[in-house]
Amino acid sequence: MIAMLERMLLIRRVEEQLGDDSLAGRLPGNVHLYIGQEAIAVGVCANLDDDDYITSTHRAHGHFLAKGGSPEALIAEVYGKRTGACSGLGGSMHVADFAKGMLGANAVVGGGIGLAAGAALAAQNAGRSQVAVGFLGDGATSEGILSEVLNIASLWKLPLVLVCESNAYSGISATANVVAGDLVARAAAYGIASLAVDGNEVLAVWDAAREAVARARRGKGATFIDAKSYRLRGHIETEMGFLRSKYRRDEEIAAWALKDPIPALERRLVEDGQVTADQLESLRAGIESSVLAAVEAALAADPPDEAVLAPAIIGME
Ligand SMILES: Cc1ncc(C[n+]2csc(CCOP(=O)(O)OP(=O)(O)O)c2C)c(N)n1
Ligand SMILES: [Mg+2]
Repeated sequence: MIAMLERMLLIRRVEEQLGDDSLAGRLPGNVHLYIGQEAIAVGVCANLDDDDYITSTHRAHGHFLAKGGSPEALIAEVYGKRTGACSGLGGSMHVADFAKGMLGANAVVGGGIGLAAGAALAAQNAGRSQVAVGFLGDGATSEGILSEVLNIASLWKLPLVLVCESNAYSGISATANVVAGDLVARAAAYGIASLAVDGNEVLAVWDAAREAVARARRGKGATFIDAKSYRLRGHIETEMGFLRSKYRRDEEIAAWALKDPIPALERRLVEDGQVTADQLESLRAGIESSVLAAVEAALAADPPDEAVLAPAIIGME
């Protein structure tokens, strides 16, 4: 649990940094922050090995770090520097780390889950016991690809776990206005295991994912997990610079801030005597200095190598 807390704190601190950098105009592109949803990526990925696969969304930093990606490589990538995870060519919405089984962020809503199904099929065909996890947003459940993936995952008993992050919004639309019916029932209708979980409770997420991953490894097929949570920051960090009005009530955000998964876990670990306030302080201090050092390194790093850039640009012509 302390390792999970550490990862959640790391994700939070990296993203607070990237949020500040975004608002200050220091980044070459936009960032979609995962703040408030950290317990989902961390609780799920704590059950995975390096050779298990994940696919991600446009909100990818948390998935990347939870799967063991390096914060230095992530920060440099978002800064567009050649020391980044993808040599500075991808940026926030395309971070990947194949060595850690992180097959990539994805700017196409719903795109990642098709890739996850493919990775699960590849593992199954090769007779390996790897599992693929496809993270998706609740808004992505309106994409047709979900139906295709649920169908084929059920028919072929793919070693796949779909983790839907129900954060109550699809972009700036309330999910209730754009997604019909109950998602757990929808997945169950395809004949796969399906359940809802409190996505702000890391232990609950961990437990649900543990069972789903074990089921997949035993060849018993796919699971759909609907993890209920809330994004505490904007759809993109700079949204209030161009939106004409607010689309969420302050009271709603404040109520969910009280359910922030990180302080809840910290309180629990202190109360249980698993960690002292001093230990928490030094954990935070260590993360603070490593993130600041990573930012310094990213600022000092060069932009992408032109020799790498040229074929990438030619390839697009
Ligand atoms: C295929 C496709 N349609 C629309 C968009 C524009 N878009 C980007 S993010 C987003 C909302 C996605 O909502 P959700 O899946 O719930 O993810 P969240 O932003 O809440 O994490 C939309 C519609 C896109 N990137 N790709
Ligand atoms: Mg959403």
